[in-house]
Amino acid sequence: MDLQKIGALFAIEGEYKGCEQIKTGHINQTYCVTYFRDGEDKKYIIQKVNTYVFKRPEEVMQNIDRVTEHIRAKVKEKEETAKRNVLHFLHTPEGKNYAYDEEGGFWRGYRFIDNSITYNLSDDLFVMVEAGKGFGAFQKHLSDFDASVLYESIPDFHNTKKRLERLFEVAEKDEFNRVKDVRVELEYLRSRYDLATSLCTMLENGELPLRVTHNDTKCNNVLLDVDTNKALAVIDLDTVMPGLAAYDFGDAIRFGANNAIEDDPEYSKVFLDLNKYEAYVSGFVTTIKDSLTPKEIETMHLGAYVMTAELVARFMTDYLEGDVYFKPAYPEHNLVRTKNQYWLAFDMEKKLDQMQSIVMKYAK
Ligand code: ADP
Ligand code: GN1
Ligand code: MG
Repeated sequence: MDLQKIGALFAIEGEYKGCEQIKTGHINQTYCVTYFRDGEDKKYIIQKVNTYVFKRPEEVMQNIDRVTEHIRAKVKEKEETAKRNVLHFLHTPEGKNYAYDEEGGFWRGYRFIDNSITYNLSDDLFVMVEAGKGFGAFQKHLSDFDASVLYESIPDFHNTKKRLERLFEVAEKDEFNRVKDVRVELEYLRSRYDLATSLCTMLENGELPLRVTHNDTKCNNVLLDVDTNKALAVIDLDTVMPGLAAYDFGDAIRFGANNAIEDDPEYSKVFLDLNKYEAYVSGFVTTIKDSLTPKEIETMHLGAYVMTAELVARFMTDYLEGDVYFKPAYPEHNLVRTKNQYWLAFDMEKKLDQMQSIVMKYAK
């Protein structure tokens, strides 16, 4: 991929020095490019957006533009380090925050936030506290944002009912003869349908309010300061849409409080680490508790279970469909992801009461 050509679409100035691919994400293709200008290296993130996943990428960029402008206005008022607290997108000479390459590929770019770091897995509880504060602040900044101006970048993204129903259909077809590999996990999901869809049901019944949420709160989507590990900015904004506070809480726990990384094939290492859980709660719940309803607080812990069960379903669906959505690094990757998340859901189920008490403790 000629990243220099893409840089030219955004009229990045300076001498192109090279690029490095960042392989943490499962959906887009991400590169860090370096240019030499005014006697120093300047870095940018350049991404090719996955248009199989994001069918209307221009709408995604409009969402991101509005959300980042809203946050920028807030952090400018309060913080000296505003430049490092929100993403700054590159614009083409025509003023667009995206560009198409010659083959129709959809690209965007933004400034690299210097001296920042992300963690896939960390044993440092402070990292969990700060990730919680980062995502909590993000949700708080958007609490007065008009959700009606946002496009739904992926319809029914966290509609767990639809996710499960789709899985059951795909399993029925079993096009690749793979159901035999996931019998236990599939049966498990069938038997836990009510628990896995509990938040969906409460939303349908009007018991929980919709908010503007991030919806993909893996801890590698929050940048921390490399020296202090303090939260800087929330990134990966493609799925910012109306959602439940519990989704953002839950997905962060699913990823960050798993004792193992989400695709670790050593399943005996997969369990919910309650210390990491509590650390995240202390950052996230403490930051947003004043804006939550009693019902949201009482059901927040369910988000962790629901998001994990949803990912069992999503990874399994993709495995059964021949790996069309989540980039696999090896043929059985989505099977391993499915089983890993299944063991996590299984463990969380036993800990639900403890999980709820911890949230209640910090919501006081
Ligand atoms: P993906 O869709 O591939 O997950 P992300 O936008 O999350 O893409 O970026 C992948 C990684 O690149 C992040 O986890 C982070 O380490 C790094 N990164 C992304 N944006 C920035 C930025 N503006 N400044 C510094 N690092 C970044
Ligand atoms: C994808 O893009 P990335 O890697 O941050 C996915 C999330 C899943 C996650 C599982 C748009 O996130 O929903 O929870 O993988 N993003 C999309 O690791 O589907
Ligand atoms: Mg990411």
